[in-house]
Amino acid sequence: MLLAGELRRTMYRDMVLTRCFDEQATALQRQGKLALWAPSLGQEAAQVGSAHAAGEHDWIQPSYRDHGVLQARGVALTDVLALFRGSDHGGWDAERHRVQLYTLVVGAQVLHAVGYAMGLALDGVPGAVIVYLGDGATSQGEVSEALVWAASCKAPVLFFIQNNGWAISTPTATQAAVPLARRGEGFGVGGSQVDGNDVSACYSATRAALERIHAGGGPEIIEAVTYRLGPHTTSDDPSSYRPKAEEAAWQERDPIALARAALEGDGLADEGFFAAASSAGAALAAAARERCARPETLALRQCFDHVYATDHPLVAEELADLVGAQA
Ligand SMILES: Cc1ncc(C[n+]2csc(CCOP(=O)(O)OP(=O)(O)O)c2C)c(N)n1
Ligand SMILES: [Mg+2]
Repeated sequence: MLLAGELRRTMYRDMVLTRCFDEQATALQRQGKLALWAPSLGQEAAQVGSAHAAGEHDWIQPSYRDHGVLQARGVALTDVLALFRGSDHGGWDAERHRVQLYTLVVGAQVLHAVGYAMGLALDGVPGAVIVYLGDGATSQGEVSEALVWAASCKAPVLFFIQNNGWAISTPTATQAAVPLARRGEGFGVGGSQVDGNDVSACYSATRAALERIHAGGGPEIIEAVTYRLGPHTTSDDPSSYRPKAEEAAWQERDPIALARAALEGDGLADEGFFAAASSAGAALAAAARERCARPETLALRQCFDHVYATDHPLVAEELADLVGAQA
């Protein structure tokens, strides 16, 4: 599929904005302004390309390092900082952007996504759900359960696996003896592999899968083969478990450099465009610093909000214990 120049330029810009923001957020964590940060470094093409393929009726169920997905979907990236500062349960309006909040419990979001997709179908409303999960998450029991439900109910859901090579220090080879694109076969969920560092390929594969899903074809898997160029989170040091040569080889396939070369090769962007993208990235990084300049806190009792939709005696008891312990 040959993509329009405008779309390719937009996706390139979103990748640059995501990269600048992500690098700034990593630095802010090092300065003690964030409790933790999970970098998206290296995965921008998989995230931005797939999210741009989603239509206005589609819902996104992200994991926790999908900053490029948020950027492509129009969520202000500075809003995600609140979660990583511990000052908010989420950070953005999920309904407005049709982007659910981040889930840090590995794999849990996949069952939520399938349930949501079943709900869309039962309500007879248009749209599908794209759920983002990692290679490691595929080993979680919930993901197998989710595949059963999705296949049995022909739920309109796309499982978008970012195979970034690692689940903290566990390599993908430990998660699966066959490609993750085939993980759904026994469940009746077909899949395909895409070059996760090629933003146009990610867009096209996702768009095609969503068209089939919208037409009632049932769930699918896309495995985007990419690489986590940075640490798992700011609490991790990958030099203790993965070879430098592997990182260097993937650095050669930096998705932003690849997208830039493709735009230049096709005569679709000039120096002015690339300079403007960099300036926009610098402005977003400045906005991130500004956002972290003021202290923001969450009242202790708010930590217990939203555990259940209604009051629950166990939650009330735990809150009372903690407040008592702090007194
Ligand atoms: C249920 C659960 N078990 C363990 C963890 C700790 N943990 C956080 S991320 C992670 C690895 C996930 O790897 P993967 O699914 O490949 O995603 P990636 O971090 O590479 O994007 C683990 C084990 C967790 N958050 N939740
Ligand atoms: Mg991974």
